[in-house]
Amino acid sequence: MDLETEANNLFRKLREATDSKSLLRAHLTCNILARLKCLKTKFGGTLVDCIRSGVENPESGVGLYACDPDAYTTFAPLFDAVIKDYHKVKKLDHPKSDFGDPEKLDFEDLDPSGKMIVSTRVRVGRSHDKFGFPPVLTKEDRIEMEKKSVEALQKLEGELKGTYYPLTGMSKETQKQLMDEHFLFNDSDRYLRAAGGYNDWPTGRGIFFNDKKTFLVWVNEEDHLRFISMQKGGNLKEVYVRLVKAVKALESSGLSFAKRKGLGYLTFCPSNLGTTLRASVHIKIPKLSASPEFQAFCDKYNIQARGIHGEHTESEGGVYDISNKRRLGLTEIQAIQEMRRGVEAVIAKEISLG
Ligand code: ADP
Ligand code: CIR
Repeated sequence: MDLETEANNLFRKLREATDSKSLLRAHLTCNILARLKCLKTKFGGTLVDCIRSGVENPESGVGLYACDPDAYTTFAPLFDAVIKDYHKVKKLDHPKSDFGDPEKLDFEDLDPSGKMIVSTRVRVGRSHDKFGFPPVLTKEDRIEMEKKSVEALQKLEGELKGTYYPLTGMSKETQKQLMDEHFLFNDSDRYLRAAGGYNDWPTGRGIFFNDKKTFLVWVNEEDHLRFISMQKGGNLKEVYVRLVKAVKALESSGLSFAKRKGLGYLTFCPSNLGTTLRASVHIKIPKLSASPEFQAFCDKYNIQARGIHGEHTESEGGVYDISNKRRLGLTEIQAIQEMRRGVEAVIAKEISLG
């Protein structure tokens, strides 16, 4: 099927999905389709690559993925509208990266009682600037990226020093255990699958972690790289300071990451652009989560609730993953403060419902 026919067919299916609330459906107009459907990026990616997941999965919240870093330029009329809507910004003028001064942080443990927060995690995503994203990647590209990434990771020192475990050859039991402990990813996200995220699985994918499993790196999961700092309890300061240390070390290790003026760091999903930072707690909130005002409460504080095994999963025993929703249009330290204010409000509300 030629590109134009395929794009037209996907568009028709999208229009027919009248129950869909995706940002893709809200912003892909007839006019934008006509302008973009036959264009190709420098990596050979197409609009079809970017919208396939959102069309096949009408329940998508976003419904759009960038086939490669150049998609944000080639398909800007669509991407810009979706990005502004998701991150709630009027202009795409993402500020310069600023992680704040680790010596001057005005927060520490968000739950000194230790009764509500089970664990805390902060992650950022990074993309190698010379490579595309899953729809345009070859098996060889993934292998080459894995090699480059592991070379840099092996230079880490001190508490960040660790070992790389490729997924290829890892036993199912080890994978299950690491997943049950919330350390490892899998290939079960149908949105990502439809976008080509699991092509050539598991080649080129793996996980790096230190002895204590407080610093981890995902290689070629959704993004080329995800740097993760996590630990039990609610000490956001310790978790954040460790992540900042890792980001700084890896940025000066010879790797070069994709960035664009106004958009910050580039990622596969437009929801992760900018800071790419998601700071979360696993928190016991049986009362607030059961209340009809839960969603409105999250919206008020720009926080997002996810299930216990990540996005598109369910909660267990009233434990939710609460994180900052916006990642673009604010600095890293501002994103952390947004999450921190949200979590403090969640705790106060849960107690008040007691
Ligand atoms: P991300 O996009 O940040 O990688 P996902 O929603 O896909 O997030 O979740 C990835 C994994 O991280 C899942 O296994 C999830 O349970 C785990 N996770 C997220 N936040 C926390 C947290 N605060 N404590 C422990 N595990 C977490
Ligand atoms: C959706 O639109 O709901 C999915 N494509 C996921 C969007 C955000 N999450 C992500 O990138 N992991």
